Amino acid sequence: MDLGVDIKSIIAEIDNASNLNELYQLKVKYLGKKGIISQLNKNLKDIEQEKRVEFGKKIHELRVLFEEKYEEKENFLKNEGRKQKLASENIDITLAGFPFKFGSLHPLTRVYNEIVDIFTAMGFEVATGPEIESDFYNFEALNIPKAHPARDMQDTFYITDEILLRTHTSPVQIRTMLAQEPPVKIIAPGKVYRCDHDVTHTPMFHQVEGLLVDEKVTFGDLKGTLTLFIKRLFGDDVPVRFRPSFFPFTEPSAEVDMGCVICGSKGCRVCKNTGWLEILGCGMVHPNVFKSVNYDFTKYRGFAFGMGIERITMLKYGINDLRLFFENNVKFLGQF
Ligand code: 2NL
Repeated sequence: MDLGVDIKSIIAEIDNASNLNELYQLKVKYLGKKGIISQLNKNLKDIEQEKRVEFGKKIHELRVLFEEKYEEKENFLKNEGRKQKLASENIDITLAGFPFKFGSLHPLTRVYNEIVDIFTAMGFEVATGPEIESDFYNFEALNIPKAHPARDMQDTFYITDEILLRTHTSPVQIRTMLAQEPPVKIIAPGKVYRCDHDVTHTPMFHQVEGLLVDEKVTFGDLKGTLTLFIKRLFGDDVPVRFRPSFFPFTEPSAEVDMGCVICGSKGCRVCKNTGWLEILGCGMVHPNVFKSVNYDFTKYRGFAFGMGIERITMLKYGINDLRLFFENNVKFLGQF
């Protein structure tokens, strides 16, 4: 009894399938809805009774044989594919990984932190306040009268006649003194604003001011404190000198120089061949300032100082262009 199909040629077809797609086409050809084996099953009903059982058995045997050969070939092709894939994906697990990019602190932030650390180690506390200020806190209380050149529209960003962007952090100290009695021992770091923009000035820059008020505070305390500060920041060997100067809010006033760290005091372009660099201004708090915060100026003395963080950072790191601080070029920022 013959099914009318050549088993050997079916097996050969499966053997010859060179990929999974070709193999799948054979499944469609033999086992699909209109496939050859399915067709044989449909023809069963036309076969005479006695032969039908035997015929059905043979179809079943053919089907089992096909499925067996099919699965065998399918496993082989899948395995072959895997082997090829592994051979082509040649991963060298000993290669170095991609490096992580680390962030870094802005040089101004580093110096800001360093200055704050030095003064807090001496017992100063950090005070902060608003950047939008009133004329009173920024000027009036600091003995800067209405006609003073510092109030000029050219230097100050006015919002209204009375409201402005602070031009220094002194208003923080005024607010602190109005809020508490001496002793006061604070530094006020932060952003300040001046209507000035060229190669050496930016409309926003950073300042640290300091204030110490108590009974019996002397100019000697001021000299000792600031000399120690400069030596902590630039090294014990740096020479320091105090020169008489003028500020409306201090009397007497001084400017502080240190030996030029760029040329080692030999004289260069940065120190204009003087061997000295000015790094801060200071003085004894003016009695008029004490009057405006209702401190008894016969009982209390104070010293105050102020410095620009940009300038100190340029000197500390040998940065020759102020604009680098504000461009945020990561190649520049990553160097610190
Ligand atoms: C400078 C000079 C200075 C002050 C700031 C101050 C604050 C109060 C009272 C008295 Cl509340 N003085 N501040 C004093 C002397 C100098 O800054 O060259 N800054 C960049």
